[in-house]
Amino acid sequence: MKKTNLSDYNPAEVPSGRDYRVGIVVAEWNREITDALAQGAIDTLREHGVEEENIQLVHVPGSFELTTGADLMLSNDEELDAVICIGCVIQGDTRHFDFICEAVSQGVTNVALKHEKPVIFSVLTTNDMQQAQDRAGGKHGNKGVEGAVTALKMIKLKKELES
Ligand code: DLZ
Repeated sequence: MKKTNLSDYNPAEVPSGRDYRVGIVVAEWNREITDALAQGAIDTLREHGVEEENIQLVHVPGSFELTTGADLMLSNDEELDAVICIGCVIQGDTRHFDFICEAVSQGVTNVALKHEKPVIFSVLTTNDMQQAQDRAGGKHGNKGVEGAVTALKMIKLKKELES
């Protein structure tokens, strides 16, 4: 099946998050977009049973800081089951875009492996603001929703493998 909408998923296939604790770290750059992504993630976690008090939200200045934020959250709360990293990096005239995208994608992997917990990459990397809006509640859905669904599935996988 060709996926055209990031939020296209079958709710029946998403595990209940009733006993899960999830961190969300949100970049302040392109805040209009990252706030919409964060809201999509929170709404989706709540829809699938995660209690409000079990969702921990923090902000970092930019996407480059997302992995440090995730690392700090996991180091300071052993009961967190996963962290969703939310950011939006928009291509500019310089190579800054490449360095940030490279650092955050590699960093997310490193933090996940260090803590042996799911750390989810909900970072838009777009050519322009329109592409970001299309993926933050626009015609291509909301990447925050996708991040929440991924977090729930990965937490369940970890718990199954450990039991
Ligand atoms: C500096 C910068 C630039 C140019 N663009 C973005 C962006 O599109 N999205 C984003 O999340 N952050 C950007 N930043 C900020 C960096 O992520 C970081 O916060 C600074 O380089 C300080 O480390």
